Amino acid sequence: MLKNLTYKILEKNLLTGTLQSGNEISVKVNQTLTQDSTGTMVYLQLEAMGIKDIKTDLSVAYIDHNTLQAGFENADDHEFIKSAAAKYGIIYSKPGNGICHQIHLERFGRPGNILIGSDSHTPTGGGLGMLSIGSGGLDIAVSMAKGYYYLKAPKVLNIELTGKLNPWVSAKDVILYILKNLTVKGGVGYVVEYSGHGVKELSVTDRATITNMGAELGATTSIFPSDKITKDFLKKQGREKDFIPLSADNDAFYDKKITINLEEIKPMTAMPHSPDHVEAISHLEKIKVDQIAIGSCTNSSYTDLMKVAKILKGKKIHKDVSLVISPGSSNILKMMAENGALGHLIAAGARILEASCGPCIGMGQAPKSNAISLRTFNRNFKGRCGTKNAHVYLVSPETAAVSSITGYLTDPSTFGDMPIIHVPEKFYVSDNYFIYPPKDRNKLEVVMGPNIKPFPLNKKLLPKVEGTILLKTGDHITTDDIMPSNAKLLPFRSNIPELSKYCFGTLVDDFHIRAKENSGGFVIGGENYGQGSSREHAALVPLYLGVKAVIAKSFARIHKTNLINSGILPLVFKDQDLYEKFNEFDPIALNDVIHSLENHIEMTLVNKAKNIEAKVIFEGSERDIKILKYGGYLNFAKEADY
Ligand code: MIC
Ligand code: SF4
Repeated sequence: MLKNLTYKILEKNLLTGTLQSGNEISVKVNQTLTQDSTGTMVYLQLEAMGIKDIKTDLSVAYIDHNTLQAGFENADDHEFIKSAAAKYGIIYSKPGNGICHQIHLERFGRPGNILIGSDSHTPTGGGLGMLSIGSGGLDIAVSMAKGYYYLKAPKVLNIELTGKLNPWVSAKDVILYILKNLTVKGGVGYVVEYSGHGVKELSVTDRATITNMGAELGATTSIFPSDKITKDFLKKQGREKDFIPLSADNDAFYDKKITINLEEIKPMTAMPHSPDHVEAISHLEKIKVDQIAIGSCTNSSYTDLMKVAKILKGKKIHKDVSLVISPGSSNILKMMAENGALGHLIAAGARILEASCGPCIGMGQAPKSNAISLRTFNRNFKGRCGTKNAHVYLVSPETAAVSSITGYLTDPSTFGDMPIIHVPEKFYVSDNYFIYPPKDRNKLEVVMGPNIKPFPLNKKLLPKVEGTILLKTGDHITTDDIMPSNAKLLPFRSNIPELSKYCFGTLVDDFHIRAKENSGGFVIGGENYGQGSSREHAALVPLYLGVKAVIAKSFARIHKTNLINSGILPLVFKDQDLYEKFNEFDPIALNDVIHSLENHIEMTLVNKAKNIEAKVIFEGSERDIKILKYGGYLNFAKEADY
């Protein structure tokens, strides 16, 4: 059969299973990446596995999220990760080097490789023709320890791009346009594979902007072919030897096909509070802006920031606007310092932050009350910016730069000639922020400061599971809702007991009290429960608080795996209308859990207060069922020697 690009890469790396969508398969992992906010758990788990060496070709531990260091906690985490990286043979990227996905693209990404990362935006690597999948931390620990990764063979959605982008329209507008059409659920179960003449209009970093936000579509990942443009990018990075050409066969099989004419796309924005709440800026009324933030793994490439510098050169930021810029990598910052662009930004009145995630994960720059904030980032969930009543609009770097001058959300195409950016023949490349693991690692020990607490372990699954409904949520609950992240909480990513006090903090203040008073219990969720970040804290904290099952209308992929790995049952209502019949504080029971799992049959959920029954279903593989029965992956790995 004629193969698409995704299946070509999967086939090359296939270890077990039959390559057919829906089947469980395992693949050899070439590379892994971690970042610090999920990384502490990954390295604690790796320690618990008691291995000597990692099995991947290359693994990198980045420090880019928790960089404020307002207390000792962040620095403790960094030291712990640094020591674990040295012990296991992992490259360590120091804070200040930049955002994991941008650096990985520049320095390590390889077309045709499989990369698994403990961050939901790992698909950024798809811009280079690499199959790059975001996953929970435990999956990354297993990928490093064992060299394999289990996944459900995906369906493949082909998006054919035709035509040329209009002036002032860029990759961010393309992915926002796709989100408007497909929504945050549109990619669930799919890898999104791009093809067509329009692909040739996009640089590697443009492509990476698009694959990065494929995470917001709910897709397993997104990927572009590896072509002349890829080769040129790698050459500029001094890595031409890493290039291989890769594309789908002509007339390859796809589960679904869409064509998008790039000419139809206008400058777009995702309005509060969802990345798919998209509109063309020209269709909106005048909106006055208080804050603008440029950066994040979506839009902090050299070209993105140079465009901003060109637009701002000789101009002044509007008096009511705070413009803040966080570059994607130290190399980009250095190049802009030397070519004068940084000077233009400062002269215009921009605030320059270090190369890190920064405001994207609420590490500082929380806007004022009720503010309108434009951000070139990828998520605008309520409260994620650090200010609950702020309104975040997602935009392109061009829109952000022009709006910072006008003070209003402005369609940049009304602003005269578009700046053209030439990327130099050679990109500045330095190794000074990397620490390579030493050759002799036998005697190395990991360093655990007082902020590093053990992670919780679950118990074996019981045949009958009962308790109280602690919380009922609506649709599209994000992992930012389940386990919020901000400057106050990020330092506690390796301290589950402390984090647990803020569980479901965007919805209720007392979830941890409810859980304690009822000795744990259940959560009822709506559609797409657990979308967004890969943080397994959104499963580990509920596990710590005694949550036994989440019963929802549907789940987001990474969070569902995190629940299984933590030994929490993710179940879906067979008849979704029955969601209405289960309310907070109702006592409920699942009577036939193990028998139903083993026989792949529906379970009966009984509402003891209302005397109502609902059928609920577990959708997962044999391996998932074993993991649940053992009470989570770590118990399973220990006892089942998997
Ligand atoms: C995010 O963008 O939400 C994060 C912070 O990068 C997360 C990881 C985390 O929660 O630590 C992600 O996307 O996976
Ligand atoms: Fe960092 Fe934001 Fe990218 Fe997450 S989305 S990796 S917080 S820059």
